[in-house]
Amino acid sequence: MAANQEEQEQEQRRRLLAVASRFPLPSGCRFSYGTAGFRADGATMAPAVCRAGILAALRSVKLAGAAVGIVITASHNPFGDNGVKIADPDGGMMAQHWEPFADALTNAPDPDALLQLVLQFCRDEGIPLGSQHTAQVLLGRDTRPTGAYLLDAALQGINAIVGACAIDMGILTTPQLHWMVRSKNKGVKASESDYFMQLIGSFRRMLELVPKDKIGGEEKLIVDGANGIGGVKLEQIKAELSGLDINVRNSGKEGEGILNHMCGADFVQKERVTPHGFSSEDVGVRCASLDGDADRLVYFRLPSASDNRVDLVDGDKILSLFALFIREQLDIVNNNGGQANKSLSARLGIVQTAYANGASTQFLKSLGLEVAFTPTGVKYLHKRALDYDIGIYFEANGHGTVVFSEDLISQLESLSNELASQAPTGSAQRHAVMRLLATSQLINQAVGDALSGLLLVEAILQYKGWSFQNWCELYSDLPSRQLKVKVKDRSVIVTTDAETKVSQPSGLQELIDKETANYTHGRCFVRPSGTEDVVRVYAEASTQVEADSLAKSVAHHVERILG
Ligand code: NG1
Ligand code: ZN
Repeated sequence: MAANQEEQEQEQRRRLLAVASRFPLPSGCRFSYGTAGFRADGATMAPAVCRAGILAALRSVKLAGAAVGIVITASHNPFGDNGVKIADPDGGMMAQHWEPFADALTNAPDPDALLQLVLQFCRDEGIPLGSQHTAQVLLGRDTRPTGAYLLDAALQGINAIVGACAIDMGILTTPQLHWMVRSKNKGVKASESDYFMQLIGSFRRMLELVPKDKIGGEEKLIVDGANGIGGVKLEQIKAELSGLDINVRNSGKEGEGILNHMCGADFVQKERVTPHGFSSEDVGVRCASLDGDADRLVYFRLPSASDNRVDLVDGDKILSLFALFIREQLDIVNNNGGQANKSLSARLGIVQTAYANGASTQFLKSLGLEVAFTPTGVKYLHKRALDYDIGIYFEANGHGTVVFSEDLISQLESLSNELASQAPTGSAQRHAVMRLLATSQLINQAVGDALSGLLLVEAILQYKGWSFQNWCELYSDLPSRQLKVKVKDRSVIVTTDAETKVSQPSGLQELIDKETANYTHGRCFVRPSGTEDVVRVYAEASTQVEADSLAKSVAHHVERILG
């Protein structure tokens, strides 16, 4: 072994031991890389975040120095919590087969155990640790009070890997950081102003393609920013969004309120009431709500001044609007009143989880669309959506996006060029092609993005000349109820069939089936949460009273069997 290489390997060991002793794991502390990375009380997170820094740098070394991302946020959770998750070079979630190592690394009890784990893992994965290599990690964080302190822990973790370079991208929404990682690895411009320019430019193109007879709809929109980073960013770009009059509430400014407290997409979707900062003066106005890190989006409207209950448009209905629009554009391209001489072969697919309202699935299937199901968690949905030329996925809670295959984008680009020479015959077709291309630019294809999703919703409503009411009426949600059950050990529950059936403990599924059979349109499933220490129970039925009662009786069975 060359002397230089040996020195570097020694330096590598020294750095890992040093950083691990600076961030000891408190005894009794256990972290698990769940549905959304590591999450806990922000004050206890430094050891986990430092180790996530090591992990991200190793991931970049493994992938020949491609940029990897780290986001420090606890999303819709209370402001005292914090969390960390890793973005892979394509901007998606870290590959699942690294999660067991993420857990082992984070729970390594002492510096020597950590060093041995890293060395063994690098041998197994063929990671050239300590020799000539590069690694780059982009970091972003949200507005939480523990953010700066945890960012420092992450930087120390990254710098513990020889040759790794950390780039602090600042205070960002989660999807901005994912977008930057993806863009950087594609070799295109990846700064925050590039992100804003892409959103503003493609939104403008979408509005330019609105048929003249549709112009002049409901332009006013109130956005609940959850007192998080999404509100701050929206304030920065709203002046440039012509054709839309946005008023931001819970914008994160001093004195407006607390992050995610009585506001935000999670609050509105679960409680179905207006967030803090809204009043009877807002009756009838179209409103949207982001979560604390702006990767979830829901819409709502206050129908009456007599109470604060809202009409909710959740992720399922946002998905339905996107599916309807994209399907319509594909039909125009391929039919165009029978005159089409060029056609596109595009497989359009929808991906949902068991939490999707049954009425939405029925609606999508009635459009003749293919609907696939995956377990809960964006990592599963996103991966499945990539199987299609255009894959649309959403969770009911408002997290989702649209992904386009590279092949389809090149087909669209060449079709657009060909049709340009055939105007006016090809113009309807060409406009549809241009709308699809603008959609692929407007939507953040790395991950669910409340800001880009909101602009796509607004562009589609204007294109269709639809009011909020038209959108609500796409279908009526089946009444549903979600409950949480505290049990001794939630991992005792094992599920199959995209979490719709319980395989263990034995006998529980039979009890769920028996209860469900008592209700018309009854549907019920239970699963252990990936982010909270609870078992979740979900029930749907034809009335709210029945959905409540089904959820309650199944929750009793879970409590009785698991204690
Ligand atoms: P868990 O706690 O695994 O149910 C929740 C959400 C997920 C996802 C993650 C990540 C529900 C029922 N579950 O996961 O959809 O968003 O948090 O934040 O909403
Ligand atoms: Zn979030």
